[in-house]
Amino acid sequence: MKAQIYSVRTQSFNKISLALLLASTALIWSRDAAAQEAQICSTRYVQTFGSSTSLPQTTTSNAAVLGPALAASGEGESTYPYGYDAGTNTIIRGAGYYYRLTNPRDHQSWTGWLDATDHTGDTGGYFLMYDGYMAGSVAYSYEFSGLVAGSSYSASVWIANIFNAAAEDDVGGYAAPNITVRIVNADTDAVVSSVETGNIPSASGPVNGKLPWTQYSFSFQASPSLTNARLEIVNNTNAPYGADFAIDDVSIIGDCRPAPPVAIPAHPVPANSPLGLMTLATSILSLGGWLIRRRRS
Ligand SMILES: [Ca+2]
Repeated sequence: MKAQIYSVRTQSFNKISLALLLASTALIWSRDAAAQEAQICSTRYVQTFGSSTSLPQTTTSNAAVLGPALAASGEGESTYPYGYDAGTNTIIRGAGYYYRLTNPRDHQSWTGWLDATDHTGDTGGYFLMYDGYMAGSVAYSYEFSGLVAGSSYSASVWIANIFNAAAEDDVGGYAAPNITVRIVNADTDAVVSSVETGNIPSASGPVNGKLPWTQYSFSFQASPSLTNARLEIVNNTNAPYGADFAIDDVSIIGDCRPAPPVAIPAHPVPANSPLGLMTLATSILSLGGWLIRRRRS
């Protein structure tokens, strides 16, 4: 009798232990899978440069039309100084400056620049505008880290020539913008991947009210030696006049494909043993999670 009680207790203990082991295995799998999936999908940077509905709605050519300079962190950086003089509260005009605007025509009432809006489409949506200067100058950069080796990423930016080809004072003496968009290894500065715009032609008017935006995009793959990267938008023109362009909707998106199922061990174990049940449960949970994530992706 005593032996039977011991036996029942032992069996109950074994069942409880097995249930706890299975539960903990499921928790560990769930935690690890969630962490892995979160890590793979962690890179998602989309920069619209914001918007404002309180700006003057007429061409005023004063500093009130300017949005703020790029924030100290989170919005990227520029080697160009911001074209604003806080002392006199005026726009600084000239080659080598950048501006956050909703319309190039707001910068000055010169018809040589298009009267057109941003790419995002927000009311009062901002873009960054550059008075291009010096070949090789980095107009915009954004650094990001934590890339997952083996995962794919796509980089994209919309760029427009802001010149108005129909303007009477567009005498053809202005250089077309010519830009490189590239990803560099932030640890070594080596170029990983890039796309060239070539000479971007000017348009004779807005396109549905917007600047004549063109998307430039490419993909790249992270590796053990590429876990920190930097997106750079580089001006390729030395001309003193022209090379005036705008950028908008910069994005870097990680490939969020689900991880493959956990491999079943090569050496089978008895299915009715605790280890066999754990292995079977882990495999079923892993495969089920993978199928659910595939269905969602
Ligand atoms: Ca925008």
